Amino acid sequence: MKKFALALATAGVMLAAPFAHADTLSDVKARGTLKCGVSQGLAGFSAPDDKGVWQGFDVDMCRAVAAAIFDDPTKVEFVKLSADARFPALQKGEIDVLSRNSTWTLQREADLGLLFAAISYYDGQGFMVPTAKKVDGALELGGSKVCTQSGTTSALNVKDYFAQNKMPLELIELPSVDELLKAYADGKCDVLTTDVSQLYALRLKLAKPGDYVVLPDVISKEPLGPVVRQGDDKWLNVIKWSFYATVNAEELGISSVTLDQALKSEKPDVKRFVGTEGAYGEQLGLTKDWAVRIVKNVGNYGEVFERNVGSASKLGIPRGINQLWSTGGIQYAPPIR
Ligand SMILES: N[C@@H](CCC(=O)N[C@@H](CS)C(=O)NCC(=O)O)C(=O)O
Repeated sequence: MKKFALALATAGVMLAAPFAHADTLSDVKARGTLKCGVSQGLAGFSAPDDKGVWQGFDVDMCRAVAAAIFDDPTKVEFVKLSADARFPALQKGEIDVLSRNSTWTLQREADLGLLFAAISYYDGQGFMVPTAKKVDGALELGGSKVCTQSGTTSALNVKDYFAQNKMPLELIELPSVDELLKAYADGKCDVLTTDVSQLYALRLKLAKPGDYVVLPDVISKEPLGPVVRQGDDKWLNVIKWSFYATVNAEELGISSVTLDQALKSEKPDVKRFVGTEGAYGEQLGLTKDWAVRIVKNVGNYGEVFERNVGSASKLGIPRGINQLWSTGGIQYAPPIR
């Protein structure tokens, strides 16, 4: 009996072990850097600049987390991952967080044992075609050779869309963005499909971007956001609230430019944000000024968007539904209180 109880207790400890020991925040603090999984090079989202420094919207989401933890946005090790490699890398613990234009789906949470922390970018799938093809809409694409990247929702959606509209499809799936672009530039396919934001980024990489057009049709919902492993709620909260701090900052009118004024503000919600009231940072396992660190080092959501993919960038993507809920979009952050 005693032996049986001991065996049960040991089994219990063994079962609970992976979860009990999952404390990514402590691991990251001890290591002194955040390991962030990003795409292999997608202008505006995650790509090294000419000095080899990673830049982009997804990159900044990781820099915001490093700013909150270390007050230093450079304390990030970027790990570039293909679509096929990204979830296994997270599952195996090779990265602490995945910030790689990844779509939130049920299967990726329930089957892969992961959790999406938030929706940082509301996207949808579209098509790019050579202007010379004189195509006006997606319903004219029946019988086309379509290129996309393997291991993506893009490959699944395009099959659904063509089947549903009874259009024949020849789908060519490439394992990397370079192979995808090469196949497209070499004319192995007439159509390239992925999330619309990525079409804008990929078009810039083609020899003559003006020779290609992104069609107006959007065939799916692609809510993109940062992903973590299940079983570490504390870490999930750090990622989630670091992102929501950028959105709350914009809602409160706090930017990297107005931060000094915010620090002196008597408004209760601004005081909670900057940490002159309450202990919200400490509750996350961070410091009182965690959100100030994010805005100071990275900016608010609007600044991050415009700088990397919006009007101040080469991509020039309109803010669209990624505007705040208060200005006609659907970006909405739960309150800090
Ligand atoms: N959002 C979709 C698509 C993500 C995706 O990987 N898209 C390709 C389209 S080009 C990409 O970003 N490739 C960049 C890379 O592999 O580095 C998903 O989560 O499955």
